[in-house]
Amino acid sequence: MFKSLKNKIHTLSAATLLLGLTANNAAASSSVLKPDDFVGISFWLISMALIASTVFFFLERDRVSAKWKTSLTVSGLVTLVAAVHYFYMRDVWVATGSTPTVFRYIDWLITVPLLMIEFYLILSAITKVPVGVFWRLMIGTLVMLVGGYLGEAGYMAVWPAFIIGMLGWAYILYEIFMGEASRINAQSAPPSVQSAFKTMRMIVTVGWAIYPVGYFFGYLTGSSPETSANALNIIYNLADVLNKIAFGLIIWTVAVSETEAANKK
Ligand SMILES: *C/C=C(C)/C=C/C=C(C)/C=C/C1=C(C)CCCC1(C)C
Repeated sequence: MFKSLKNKIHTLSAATLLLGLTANNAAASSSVLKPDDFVGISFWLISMALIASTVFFFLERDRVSAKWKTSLTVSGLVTLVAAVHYFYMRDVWVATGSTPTVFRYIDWLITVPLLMIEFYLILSAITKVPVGVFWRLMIGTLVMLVGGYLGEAGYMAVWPAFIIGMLGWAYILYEIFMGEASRINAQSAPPSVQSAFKTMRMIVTVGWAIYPVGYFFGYLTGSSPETSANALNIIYNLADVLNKIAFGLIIWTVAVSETEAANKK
C-alpha cells in the first residue's frame, strides 16, 4: 500500500513538473507557428515526443530490477533536459527564423555527458569498470563540443573548428571500439548486454555521424543562409530523436528483458 502511494507521488510530481514547464513556456512565446514552417513544426513535434519519453522512462523505472533503475533515470533526465531546451529553441526559431546555437550547445553539454554516463552504467551493471574509461569518454565529448561551438558561434573559422570536433568524436570511437571499454564488454558481459553495448556503439557511430553531416550542410556547402539554417536544424532535430529517444528505448528494452529473465530463475 505504501509502495503504491509512493509510486503515485512519483508520478504526480513528474507530471506536475512537466505541466508547469509547458504552461510557463506557452505564456512566454510571442509568435505563432506557421503551417509551412517545417523546421518549426519539427521543433514542436520533438519537444512533445521528448516529454512523453521522459514520463515513460520515469514510470517504467518501477518495472525493472534495482540495478537498471539508474539507467532509466538517466534516460529520462536526457529527454527532460532536451525537452526544456526544445521549448526555448522552438521559440527562437519561430520568432526570429535563426538558429538557436547557444541553447543547442547548452543542451548537448548536459545531455551528451549524460549519455556517456549511460554507457558507463551499462558496463557497470555487469562488472567493475575503471573510472579512467569514464574520464576518457568525457574528455572526447568536451573536445568535440567545444570545437563545434567555436565554429558555429563564430569564434573560429568553420573548417578548423569542424576538424577539432571530429578529432574529439574519433577519440570516443577509439575508446569504445578499441580501448578499455570495448575489452571489458567483450570479456564479461552476458549476451543481452553485449548486444545492447553493440547497438549503443552503433548509435554513437552512425547516429552521432548525423551531427557532423548537419554541421556540413549548415556551414560548409556555401549555400544561402536560409537554406543552410533549414538544413542544419532539421538534421540536428532528426539526429536528436534517434540519439536521445531511441537510445533510451534500447536501454529500456535490455532492462526489461534482463529483469524478466532474472525473475524467471
Ligand atoms: C543529444 C545530443 C547529442 C547526442 C549530440 C551529439 C553531438 C555530436 C555527436 C556532435 C558532433 C560534431 C562533430 C563530430 C564535429 C563538429 C561539429 C559537431 C559538434 C556537430
